[in-house]
Amino acid sequence: MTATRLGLASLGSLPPASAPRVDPGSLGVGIVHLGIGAFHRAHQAVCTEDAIAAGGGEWGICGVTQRSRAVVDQLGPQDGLYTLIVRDGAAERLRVVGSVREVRWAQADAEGLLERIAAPATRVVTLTVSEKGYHHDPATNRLRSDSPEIAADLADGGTRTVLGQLVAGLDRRRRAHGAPVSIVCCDNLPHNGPVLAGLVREFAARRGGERLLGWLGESVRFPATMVDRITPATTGADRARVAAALGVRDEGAVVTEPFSQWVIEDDFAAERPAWELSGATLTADVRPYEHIKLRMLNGSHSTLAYLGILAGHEFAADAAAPDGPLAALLRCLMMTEVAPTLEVPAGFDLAAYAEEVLHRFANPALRHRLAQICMDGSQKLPQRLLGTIRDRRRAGAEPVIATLGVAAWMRFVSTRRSDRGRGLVVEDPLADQIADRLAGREAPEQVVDALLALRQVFAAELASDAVFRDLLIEHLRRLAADGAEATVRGMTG
Ligand code: CS2
Repeated sequence: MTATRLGLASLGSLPPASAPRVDPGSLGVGIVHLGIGAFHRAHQAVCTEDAIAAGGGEWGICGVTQRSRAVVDQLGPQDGLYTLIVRDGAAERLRVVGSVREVRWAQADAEGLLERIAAPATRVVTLTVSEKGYHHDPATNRLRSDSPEIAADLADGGTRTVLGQLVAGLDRRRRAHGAPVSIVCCDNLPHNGPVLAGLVREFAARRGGERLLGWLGESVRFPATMVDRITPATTGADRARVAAALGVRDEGAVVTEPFSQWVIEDDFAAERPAWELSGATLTADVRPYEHIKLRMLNGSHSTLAYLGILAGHEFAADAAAPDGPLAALLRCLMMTEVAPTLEVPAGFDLAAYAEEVLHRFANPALRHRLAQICMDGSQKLPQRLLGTIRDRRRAGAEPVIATLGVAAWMRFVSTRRSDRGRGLVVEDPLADQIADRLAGREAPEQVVDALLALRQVFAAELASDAVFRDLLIEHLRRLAADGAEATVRGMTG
């Protein structure tokens, strides 16, 4: 066990190639980030460090953890420093990142968090709180009326939820000095900027914040973004690897792939880091990119995860093996069902993109658990698969593969077992509602009808589509009779 903990004091002992690209000790905070999990540390925090190295600016990050204080314990004693491990097959690069300058736990330090959002030096607030972190219904983009935490924050102006935190922090800022600020959603939601803007306004209106609403319109922008980098949960073996390679103990290390993409709507209320100098694309319209990413990559990822876990796989790379039936199925999903629904920017090679997605899924150095991708399906399916299905149905087509992805989710939440009988855990904010609706229902028609009635997930147009329903029932029958593996083989010939 290596005794020396990574931190400002141990930076001098790092191999020069792994040292931070900025001087963390002298970097002031300019960004508040809500939801400092592995994804933020592997994506925006890295891009921000590179942007500071290339273009300067006081853009250190105050990272805020939401549910548990684990990240405070990991990064606090390390002065915010952590190692980024980039793996591709047998190749590996390690780099210590220095852009995170402080870490706070929202539930224990609401005052510190609100002060940071209000501070004049803060000009950007970014978020990665996952789909469910917004407490909205994905089918309508409205606040969930049944969320007890939202109801509590609305009642007392509290900060249990990110919306409560944003609205209280922005109101404090307005009262203190009113300097403009940009709120940048970095979660895998379609139109994430406008959706977050709508939720913040809805929340503020229900708090009776007339003045705040006026100021939001004048001084706050919500640019939309598309984010992409596969980042599995870190394991003990990854931390041991850092200790062996760098000679320091790092409790905050993250593992990721070489690929990284960030497309940002260039609509900021005030200054921002020079992210375009570090590989990000700043553009007037993010929508084509976000559709491509959510439907091609994430739609395939969810389809892979539900079918793969039913078939008995544990890791994405095994399920997506290049010559295996699932890779063939996903290629077909992307090129024959998703592609016709997309508006593709000039010069963008969609077939090459699809091949790159499959190559990334099959990266054997990423131990990406399918169970991690299976989580929160009710919040993910609408933008990943249901948009494709709706658009294909409107065009009179029968999207058989995308509906198989949805049927696999239905089987996953209804049987909670793999085809070989291994118990599977359904982690989902709607898990209780789903279980209630499914109680006593096992026949494919019953399962399909019970789940199609989840109006937060399936909008009326799809829920009442008889062709969609029939496809789901047929797929569920096949999955029950033959298992996921044979079903996929049967479809890929
Ligand atoms: C994955 C995503 O967990 C999931 O649902 O599909 O986190 C995926 O790895 C990222 O969106 C890749 O950018």
